[in-house]
Amino acid sequence: MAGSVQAPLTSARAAQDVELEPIQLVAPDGTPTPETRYRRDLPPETLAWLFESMAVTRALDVEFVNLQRQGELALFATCRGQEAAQIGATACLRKTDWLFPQYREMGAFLLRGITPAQMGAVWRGRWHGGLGFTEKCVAPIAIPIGTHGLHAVGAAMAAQRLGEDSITVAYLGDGATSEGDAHEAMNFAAVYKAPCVFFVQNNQWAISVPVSRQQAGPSIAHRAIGYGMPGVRVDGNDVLACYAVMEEAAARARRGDGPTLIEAVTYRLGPHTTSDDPTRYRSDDEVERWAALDPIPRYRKYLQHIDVWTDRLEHRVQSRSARLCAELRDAIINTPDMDVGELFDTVYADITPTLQAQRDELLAEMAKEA
Ligand SMILES: Cc1ncc(C[n+]2csc(CCOP(=O)(O)OP(=O)(O)O)c2C)c(N)n1
Ligand SMILES: [Mg+2]
Repeated sequence: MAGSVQAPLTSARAAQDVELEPIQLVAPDGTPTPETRYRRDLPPETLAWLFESMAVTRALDVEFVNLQRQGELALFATCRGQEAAQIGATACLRKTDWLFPQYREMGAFLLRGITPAQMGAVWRGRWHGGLGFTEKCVAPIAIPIGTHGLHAVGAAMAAQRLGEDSITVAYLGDGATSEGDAHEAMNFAAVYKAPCVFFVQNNQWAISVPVSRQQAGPSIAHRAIGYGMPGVRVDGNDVLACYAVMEEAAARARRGDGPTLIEAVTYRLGPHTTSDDPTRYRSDDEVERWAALDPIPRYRKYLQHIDVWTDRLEHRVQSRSARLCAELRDAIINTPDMDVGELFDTVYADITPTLQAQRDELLAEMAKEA
């Protein structure tokens, strides 16, 4: 009996040194920090690629918001301010590692080669939105908060049983960690040493609920102690720090040592979605404080500091951003909407009477509007 309680206590103790101070490799002024436990000496082309990916994500994000404001999209969830977290945490993974996004992870989609047209189809609400993601080892977005944590753990356990060396990543929000699903996912993952990383983007808000209402403990990362896995807090606005801690967590999962809970401390600079008015629940002062920590100018200063910054990189960012934004705009505006009737055709080999009735009702409704 003593032995059976001893084992989890030991692994929990190993995880007990969760630091409250987030890991940071690049200071807000763009200079390297004294941190020596993680490497920042990536090859110059990788360093430049990280910048390019962050800046192109930002440009696409702006284009999405514009398209929504122009009435082309009903809704969009911006990731402005969270580019370092998403790019850093995804860039160090293998293309065969499975990503389980929430809904705000455009940086991760970009890195996986999900096209602007594919991303646009999701927010345009086309019936095939999300199709094709799985070909890139990306699960469709999960609007029901926290559910995809379980999918990520299930997929990780499947990979484990099949003897594959791929890992899975669940991208959760701070609010998502309060869901029962997130608890079940983390507990299962820790108990079964599933090769899964929980990457929580703590962007300080879950719509209008501040992160202070998501836990009474010292931090989200500290919950890892209770599950018996390592917990790491990282500066989510520092792309190199996010890269480094995810690289370490991915290696741990891949060698069979189980999951890690990473809390990337960041900020949602924009509204929750284009339907939200954040001035109703947060102060301009707060937003300005975080805007000064914007991950993109910070990293640009760092690249300048280490002499990796070039005008060519700037031009490359501009031309790729322009090309992808044009692709997005074209896909949203000029591609005819799919026949919504097809939505029902692909559910079962033979349509059920209930679905047929729903299909008829929808088509009749739409015919009235046309
Ligand atoms: C199960 C469930 N409950 C409530 C909602 C409504 N909802 C949509 S987004 C959201 C907040 C999520 O916050 P967080 O996990 O921090 O992610 P963020 O939007 O900040 O990226 C809520 C409550 C939902 N989609 N699903
Ligand atoms: Mg949040």
